[in-house]
Amino acid sequence: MSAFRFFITLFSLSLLSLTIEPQIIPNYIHHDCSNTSTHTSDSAYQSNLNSLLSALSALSVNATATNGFYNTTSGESPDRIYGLFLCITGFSAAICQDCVTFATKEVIQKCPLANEAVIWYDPCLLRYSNKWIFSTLAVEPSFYVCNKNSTDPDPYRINSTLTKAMNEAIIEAVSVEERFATKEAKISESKTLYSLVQCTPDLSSDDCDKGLELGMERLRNVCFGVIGAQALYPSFKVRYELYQFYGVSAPAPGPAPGPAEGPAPGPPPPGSKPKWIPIAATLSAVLGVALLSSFAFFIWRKRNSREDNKESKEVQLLDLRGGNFVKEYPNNDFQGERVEGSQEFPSIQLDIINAATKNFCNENKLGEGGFGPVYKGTLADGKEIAVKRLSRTSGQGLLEFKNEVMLIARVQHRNLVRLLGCCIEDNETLLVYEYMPNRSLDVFLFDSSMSVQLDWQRRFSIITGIARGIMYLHEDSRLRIIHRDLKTSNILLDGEMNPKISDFGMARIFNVNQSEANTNRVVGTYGYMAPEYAMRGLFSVKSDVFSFGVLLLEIISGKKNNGFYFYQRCESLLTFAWKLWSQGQAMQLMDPQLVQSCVEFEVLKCIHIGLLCVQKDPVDRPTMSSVILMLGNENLTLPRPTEPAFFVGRVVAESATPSTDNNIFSANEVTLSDVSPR
Ligand code: ACK
Repeated sequence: MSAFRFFITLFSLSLLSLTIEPQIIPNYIHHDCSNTSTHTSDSAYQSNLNSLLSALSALSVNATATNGFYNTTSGESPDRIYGLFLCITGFSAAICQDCVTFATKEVIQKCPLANEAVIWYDPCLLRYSNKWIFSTLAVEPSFYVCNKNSTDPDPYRINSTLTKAMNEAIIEAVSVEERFATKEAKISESKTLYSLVQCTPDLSSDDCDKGLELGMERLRNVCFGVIGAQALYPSFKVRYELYQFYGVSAPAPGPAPGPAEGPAPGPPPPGSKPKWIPIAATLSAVLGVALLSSFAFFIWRKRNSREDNKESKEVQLLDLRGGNFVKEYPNNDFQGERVEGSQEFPSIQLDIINAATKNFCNENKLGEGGFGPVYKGTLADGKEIAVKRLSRTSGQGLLEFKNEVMLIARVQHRNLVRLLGCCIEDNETLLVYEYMPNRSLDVFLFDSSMSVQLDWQRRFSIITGIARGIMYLHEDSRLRIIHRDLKTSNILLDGEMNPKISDFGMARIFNVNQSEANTNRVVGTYGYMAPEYAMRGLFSVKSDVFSFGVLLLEIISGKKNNGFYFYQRCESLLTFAWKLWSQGQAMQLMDPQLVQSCVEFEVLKCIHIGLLCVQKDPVDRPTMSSVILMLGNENLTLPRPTEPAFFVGRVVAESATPSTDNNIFSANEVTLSDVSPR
């Protein structure tokens, strides 16, 4: 947009605002309309909707008497419509009333002819549906707001204060009729954290608890390290800020609370409704807006040019075949070191790789990876490398190759395999990694002659290392990365048997404020896949947590989840582990090789954590930072898991006797095709 057009628009808007009757407009946050509309503007449903909205608007006058909440219906089946509003406690009765009235008008504009809708403002939410919505926990649609100006250099410290404050608030909210609570907690001398939780008062205490816990958990993931955030749901809300955003008096919205006390770095808290607004105030507001907007415009321009720069770097990375990718390093400069903190890493000449791998001779082949064979190589200076060679017939491979380069070039951690460079020359597409002499965990774990080398101490340290690597991907790197293919064959072991996560071909980068994504192409390995991912294509940090849980149970038991002997009519390693754990016999899951070296309480704790990670509902799975905390802490009381998810085919054990490997494999094969992605 040109500067001229921008100012003309601004000027027109300013003039327009002078012609509109000045009024207090509630701060709009978001709305969601169902896209399955079956009615028309002259239908009975629409007329019922109009009556419902008028009724809700009228009822908002008395909202104080009903904890800021009201629900009602309009019309008869099949055109009956259910509606409700909830005012956020702490806002004055007048503001609540204004908000609801405004919402009833705006929802019609924003969601014309929608069967269902929800609209959120700071002081209230309004919702209607053609289905029963009362006294029912609704977790969809949801909306998250992370106040990115409010981050903290030490997110873990904030996280623990936040968790404590929110937990206290939730406990209080579910125990009172209003289903509302606020909590304040000191973060430092000058900083206080203000938190608020609220459910619609028609929810049971259990449902309210479930919802608020879920909201809190999701906010922690979506807005990690951010101190100002809110999660909005149709029947509850969770919010925390570094300023007092709720009214001073709680819980019931009383008559016009005064301004918030204490320092308020954010927007001012809600106060009472002014009875008049002079024209002069409107004029000065318009002028103020004009000035602010000009300022915002210049900031926007500046930021945009920065974004453009960033984007062009990304394009360069993706355009590998274009030849304009990464800095070329002369042969003798290649030290196998990436430039720290940079997105550039060496491009290695093909003749060096040819020499190192003896022209990719068969003896040097380590195995077949996701997108082609992997070869061992030795550079002229004796340094060992592993070279992934993109299979020439693999169309998908190029995509995965690009993905891997883009991702792994940006992350660095002792538990992630290190990419040393790449080569795109003469029809060859190659990735060069540090060589892992002990190859993959898979090789050790499931071979009884090799697994003796993995005593308990070693296994525990491998578990912790993998957990740290995943936590880094999810929470600590500059990006939020979902690996999507965590399994024992993607865990490589270095000379000291330290684990390194490899194979980023399937990984995805999430935005900081993104919690889950959907794909039509489910990739990954059955047996490690979370049910919501395998069946609905939904992936998130929690689908990686699920795979980690499977890995954990495999490391302890030395048994494969998808090749499992169905002992005791159990469908998988997961259900077998659950059965033993719930019968108080969890130690029986342990690989017999570990009898000499095991530390019983550590084994039990790991099984417990493994079971938590493979819970059916992603919300019930811990985050990787919680896993790390649980692994390293002896005195924590862990939540009780429920029966884990099992979706890799409903294999029915024909007899109580263990099947042979072959039988199991074919049984799994048949059922796997039943859970093909959408
Ligand atoms: O289990 P493996 O011996 O270890 O067989 C697989 C094979 O290549 C296909 O992925 C091995 N591999 C992959 N990357 C490396 C590496 N950086 N160092 C050593 N071996 C590797 C893996």
